[in-house]
Amino acid sequence: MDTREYIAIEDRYNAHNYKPLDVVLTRGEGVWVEDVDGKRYMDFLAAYSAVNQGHCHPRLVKVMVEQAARLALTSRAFRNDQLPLLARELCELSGYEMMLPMNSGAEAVETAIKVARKWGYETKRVRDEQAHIITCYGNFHGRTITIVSFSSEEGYREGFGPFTPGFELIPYGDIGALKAAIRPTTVAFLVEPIQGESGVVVPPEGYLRAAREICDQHNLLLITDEIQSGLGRTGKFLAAEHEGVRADMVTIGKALSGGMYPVSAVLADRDVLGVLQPGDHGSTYGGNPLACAVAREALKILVDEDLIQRSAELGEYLCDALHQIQSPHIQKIRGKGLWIGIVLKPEAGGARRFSEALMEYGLLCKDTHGNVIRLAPPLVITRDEIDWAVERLEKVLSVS
Ligand code: IF1
Repeated sequence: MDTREYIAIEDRYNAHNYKPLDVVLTRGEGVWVEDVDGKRYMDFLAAYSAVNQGHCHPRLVKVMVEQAARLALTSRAFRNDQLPLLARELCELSGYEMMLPMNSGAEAVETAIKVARKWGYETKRVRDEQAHIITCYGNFHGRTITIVSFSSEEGYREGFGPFTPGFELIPYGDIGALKAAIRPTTVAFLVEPIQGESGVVVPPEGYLRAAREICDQHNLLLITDEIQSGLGRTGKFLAAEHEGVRADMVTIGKALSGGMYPVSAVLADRDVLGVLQPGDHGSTYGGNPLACAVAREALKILVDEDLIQRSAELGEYLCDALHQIQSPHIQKIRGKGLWIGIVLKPEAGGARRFSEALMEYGLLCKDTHGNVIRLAPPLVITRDEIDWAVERLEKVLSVS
């Protein structure tokens, strides 16, 4: 079958909850993917930063196949020999005392919200059922009802009410707004160190440090959602490290498995995650041996292949190259490490048409928020491959 035939079947049998580019992929290796017609593309999205280690990394495939043939799922009714090791390795790597394993990013965020509320009632002594959590306009933390309850994107909320109470939105990057929003019942500030879906929005220098201080002054938990920004994407293990900030709770996911399997986690110290008692929270697949074995190897690859430093260095190289492009459409270029948003001028007519044009040249990117082209290649990319990508970006962006 060819591309058209696959699309026709998908249109017939799949819910239309996405409008993907019309490319039907069938194989991936490193930064390269191939479609059913045999055409090769460079993947500059990395499944929204889940494939930091590159497609089908041989070490991940090997570990996954071996573990799948040994033991895949036990449920948490019993223990397994992979979760304790992942927990220790992840805590040693991140500097947190404890972790709680989940599957999707949204589940990790939901977990962090539940833990923050319970910490508020038991430790901060906030009145029951009154916990208040501050978060930001332009956020993206997942698609569950509670999470879209505090989305500022009408399109993510429309038709899905009624919504979960207890959340308040403030402008991203505005530290005065954070101060003003705090109440006696506030238990946490949930924030992305860099907003991904909003178009790789980097907050003002010092914003996260100031937020950390305010949370300390008012006994709030600072929760950073590093599901997209974390695990090397910005040139640090966690993006909050760029400001020397240590959050009270961190959500990670996506590249935690190198794109091989849904694995997410919440990181925190004992005084926070310790509020959970047996039976409080869980999930069928959370912490399963297959997920943990893959996650352990994905973290090892980040370290062994120095992917975090690569992201910092090659991100600078890519950013410099993008700034050389003479384009009537580019308003500004922003980002950190190998995570960049090309912001287009309003008169450029939106980013989607550029994603489609880039696809014709063999480069797969994703537009977001109408006028931003988001660049996030796997961190295993080489300079030559960056040059190959920049050539095509120049071809598409330099013509009016
Ligand atoms: C979709 C966006 C990105 C995330 C952050 C939590 C989650 C995500 C910072 C939830 C997930 C994904 C979800 C995917 C597209 C993609 C996305 F465009 F939706 F917003 F990356 F920017 N926190 N982001 O970025 O993790 O439950 O998906 O594992 O829903 O279309 P998840």
